Amino acid sequence: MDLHAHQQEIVEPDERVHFFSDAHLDSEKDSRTLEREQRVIAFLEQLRTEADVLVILGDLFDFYFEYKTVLPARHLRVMAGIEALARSGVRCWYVAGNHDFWLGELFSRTLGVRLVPDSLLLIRETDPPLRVLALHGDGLGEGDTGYKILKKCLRNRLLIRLFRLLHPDWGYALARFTSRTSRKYTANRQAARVEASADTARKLLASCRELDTVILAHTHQPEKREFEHGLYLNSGDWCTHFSYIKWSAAGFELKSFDYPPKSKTVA
Ligand SMILES: [Mn+2]
Repeated sequence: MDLHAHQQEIVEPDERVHFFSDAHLDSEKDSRTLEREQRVIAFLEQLRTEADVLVILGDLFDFYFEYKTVLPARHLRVMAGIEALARSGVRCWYVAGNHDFWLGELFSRTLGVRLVPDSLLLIRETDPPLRVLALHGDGLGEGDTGYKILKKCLRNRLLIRLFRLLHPDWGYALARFTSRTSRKYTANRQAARVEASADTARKLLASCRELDTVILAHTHQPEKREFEHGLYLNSGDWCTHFSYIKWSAAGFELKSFDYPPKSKTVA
């Protein structure tokens, strides 16, 4: 694996980096969605003083489709939270997940977030430097051919261009349908998925010895595992765990965010 092929973020030795993912906002039409949204917003507010870098590791939104001039009103408050965080000086990255890979230029420009379609390499400038590869982690490993084909289709440029011709109300109705199909497709193999992700991380660490740590998301299971050739973490989710990863000079901590704000270490 060529590490230079990834987009990079240089982290100063004493800087604090936070990772979270998989809130799947708007996946339910009840008060739980509102409550989860409130928590995300409270978390983003807390990060203004507690983070130097934020990496959203995909699937913050259950679906997102970008038009050239239209941002989705239903995500206004969370988007405003991200924008305020970025404006306060925190470097914000958004690594696309399998539910929100249609994020684009308008979102990025308006919110001040840098988008990464696949994976982000973070390099902490200590001596020796520490290298962390962060990716959402869908469609990795062997098997899952059906999903890999679906993923290719959903990321197809022509399809995206055709989709953009639809009125946003229709587009969102369709996107909602796709998101539901995609979830149905992946819902029934949780335990196998957790192990497959850990295995993917282990192989990545073994095949690329310059890497110290691999961070994945997507399984919704917060994890911290030490392998022979490095550390694997999973950022978990904001559906049930409200988990996040803090990477500082002290190392990696897997935490959960209580609402109202109060953090505790879970591993
Ligand atoms: Mn996912």
